[in-house]
Amino acid sequence: MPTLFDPLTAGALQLPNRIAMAPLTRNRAPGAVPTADMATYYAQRATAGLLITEATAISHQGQGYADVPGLYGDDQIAGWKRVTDAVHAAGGRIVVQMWHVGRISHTSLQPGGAAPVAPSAIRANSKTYLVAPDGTGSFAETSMPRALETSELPGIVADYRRAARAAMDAGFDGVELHAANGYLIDQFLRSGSNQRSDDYGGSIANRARLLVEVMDAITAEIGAPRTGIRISPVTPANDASDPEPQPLFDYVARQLGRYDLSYVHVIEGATGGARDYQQGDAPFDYAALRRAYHDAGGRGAWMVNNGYDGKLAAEAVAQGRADLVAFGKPFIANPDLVRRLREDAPLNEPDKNTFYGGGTRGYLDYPVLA
Ligand code: 8OZ
Repeated sequence: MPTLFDPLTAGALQLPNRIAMAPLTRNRAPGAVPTADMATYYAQRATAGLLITEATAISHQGQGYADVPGLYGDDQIAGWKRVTDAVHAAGGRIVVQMWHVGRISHTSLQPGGAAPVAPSAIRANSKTYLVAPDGTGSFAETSMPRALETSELPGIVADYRRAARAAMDAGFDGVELHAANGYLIDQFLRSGSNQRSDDYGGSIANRARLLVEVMDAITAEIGAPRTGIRISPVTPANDASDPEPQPLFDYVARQLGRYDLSYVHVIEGATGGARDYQQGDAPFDYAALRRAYHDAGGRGAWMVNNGYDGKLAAEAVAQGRADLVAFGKPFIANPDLVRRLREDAPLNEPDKNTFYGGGTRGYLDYPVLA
């Protein structure tokens, strides 16, 4: 029976164990440029089988929060190079999570103070995080978005493709497409945010078209074995909703099965909340989702996430329900999480007050085992 501590091949990635660090927004990149502290933070966690960076904007338009990093400017790419160098020097592997927030943004964060963009002009009942000129952070209602013209979509696909190339220039081992948690790709997928009447709205195939075009572009640019994707079939995060998630995401899984991906990363339930969260009439069948992927030829690693502890993770891997388990909050507070799980050592508790923004406290100062 496989354990969390066995190596795994995930496409082009050779992982020494099956414990991944989930993407975690930390809002410590002023001006969207990764800092030296970020290099230290990720390098401290390099014993993870795989590090997935915090969500990283592929374009200025893709920005939705204060002080989150980007992957579109030369200074940002140089900042990330410092991070990947530090992780590799510490013996780790790191992929970047590529992000366009769509409607989860605020005019003050958009180019020229413009409205954020979305599949349809429907405001999300959700908040974003802003930082005032005096440095204090606060949560603010997202702005009313405008619907993207069909003619604008090739430009967004091109932004993803350019960001995938930038990821390679920055020394990443691969990328993860953020198609979860109610951001742009997920806004197109789900009917609650997509009321388009062009080829990108209506049927499931139409709503999934942008995702497929973006995956085609990224995999053409850097190769599918360096490409992963994160989905969250039932999460209500950022006002994401769809009454029929099963056929929608089974279709997505079949499409993903056509690529020779590194991995598919699935948030089970409500992100950061109930694992049995339901949208629609029936509990979501994650085993059926995985079968749909495999039946379509998918061979990438199956990564699961959301509220796992060591015991649940060990069971998932032993039973073959998952190949890899991503841990979020436990990795914030435990840079040596892999060792602690292996030795069944107690875990440090994360401090919620220092999750988003701030300095090194609650970022670089969590203790490791002696
Ligand atoms: C928490 C705060 C801000 C953004 C996600 C990128 O939910 C995020 C995020 C999480 O995927």
